[in-house]
Amino acid sequence: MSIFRTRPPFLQSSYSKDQVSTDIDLLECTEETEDDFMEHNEDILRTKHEEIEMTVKSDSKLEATTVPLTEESLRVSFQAQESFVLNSTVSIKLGIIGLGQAGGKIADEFAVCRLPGKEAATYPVLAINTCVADLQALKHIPESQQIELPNYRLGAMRQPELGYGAITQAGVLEDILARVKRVFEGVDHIIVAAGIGGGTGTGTLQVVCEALAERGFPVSTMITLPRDFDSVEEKKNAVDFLGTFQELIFNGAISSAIIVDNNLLFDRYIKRANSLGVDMDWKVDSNHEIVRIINEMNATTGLPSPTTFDGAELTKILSSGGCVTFGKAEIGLPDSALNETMALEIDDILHHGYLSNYNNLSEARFAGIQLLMPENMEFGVTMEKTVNDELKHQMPSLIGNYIGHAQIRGQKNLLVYTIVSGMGLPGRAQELSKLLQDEVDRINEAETKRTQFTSTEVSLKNPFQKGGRAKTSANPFAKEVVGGNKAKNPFSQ
Ligand SMILES: Nc1nc2c(ncn2[C@@H]2O[C@H](COP(=O)(O)OP(=O)(O)OP(=O)(O)O)[C@@H](O)[C@H]2O)c(=O)[nH]1
Ligand SMILES: [Mg+2]
Repeated sequence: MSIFRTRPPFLQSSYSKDQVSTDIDLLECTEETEDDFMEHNEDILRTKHEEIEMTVKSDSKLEATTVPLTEESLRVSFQAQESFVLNSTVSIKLGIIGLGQAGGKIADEFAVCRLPGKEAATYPVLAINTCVADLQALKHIPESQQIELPNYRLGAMRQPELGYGAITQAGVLEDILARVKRVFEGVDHIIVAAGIGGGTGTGTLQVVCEALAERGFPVSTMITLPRDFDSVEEKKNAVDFLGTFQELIFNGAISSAIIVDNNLLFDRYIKRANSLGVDMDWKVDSNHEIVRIINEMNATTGLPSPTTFDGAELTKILSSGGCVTFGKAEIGLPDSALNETMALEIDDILHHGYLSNYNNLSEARFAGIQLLMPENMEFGVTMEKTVNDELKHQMPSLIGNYIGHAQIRGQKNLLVYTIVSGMGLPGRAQELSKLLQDEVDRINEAETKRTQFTSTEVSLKNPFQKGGRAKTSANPFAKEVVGGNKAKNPFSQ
């Protein structure tokens, strides 16, 4: 039996010509060797984990075990909110659906957001999971907004086909859609979030997105991609899924895709944790980062300004197909070479996105950029030209670009936000595919070694046969027996 069980047809990998698929050829193994595989795999992962921990300790001097986790450390490790958010509304009313554990936790983080002076949550959310314990662990999503997929109480065991089985049970989708209608009343756009790598999120994402799209909801997906040292299982699930996903984002079933590279967020967390001397669950921090950039982008486009990049334009970008990337930079003021600095920073944040890196910006179709500046600063023609030139230079085939600015009382530095849509998958997708291929090769090699024992044919001569006695006895205590005094077999006739 193969380690990775057969998956439903929609999860079969089918890369386009631009995407080099990993030709993974896992050796067939028996139930018995499956355990061996896991053991071996765990060894690889353990070693990798240790390597990383050592790197973390030696390179960035993060002392993981010495820092107590306190309320204080939790607070300082999160970057403080930009102050403009505290006085701003949001432009798009987003509804969030979290699938599986990762999706649920991201939705939980969205559920924390409040508009200034408002009691109600800014973003209505729903969490859907096979695992009851994961739902119960959510802190900000009331039970009425949690949906348990019946009959899979303990989760989908990282098997997307189980997640798929759970969501396609009779009546389940109808129940979800009824709940969506109730909770997401007045919502402009839905984001469906999941961690790709597990069973529930990976197996349910396509079904949920297509059901919503069929009923006319504009839907964007948000998926997290595994880190380097996440398991082979997670990488395999992710890489298989990405092949299908690529079709999904270009056939119009979903409006766009926000890809979260967990590896990137993890690296950033390590650097920040080191500089602040704190240690906490990097996932908590990463979820905060994800919500932060989307909420800030939504708030910048909600600011009153004569030349703002507004909510309608943000909606258009989010609905224009392909992958979406966000960027953010802060430029200290005053800056005597402001236009040059701005050009460099824009170039940097376009390529090094907040959630994923894209080196295929030439495929971009729409871009928006918002500058938040001090009240007394002017958005002059040269500044506008610098921004425009930079966008055109990096993305020559843009269909539309929206450039806006807002002057904010109390703002000290210049904040630059970018959002770009229309690209294919980020470089991390290909990187994951290669990483997986290498790891699978290693596993297959180990598997070959494990089963390559062949017994050497050894033929011992009978020392009791006449003239046939071996000259060199291995047993030093063996007595010299002269002649063939063979005991008579009492059973022979
Ligand atoms: N950014 C981020 N990623 C997460 C978080 N939790 C899990 N992940 C990643 O998401 C992927 C899927 O994990 P889960 O969400 O736990 O899987 P699931 O969808 O619940 O599936 P099953 O547990 O198999 O039922 C994994 O590769 C994790 O590394 C989180 O809180 N934040
Ligand atoms: Mg789970």
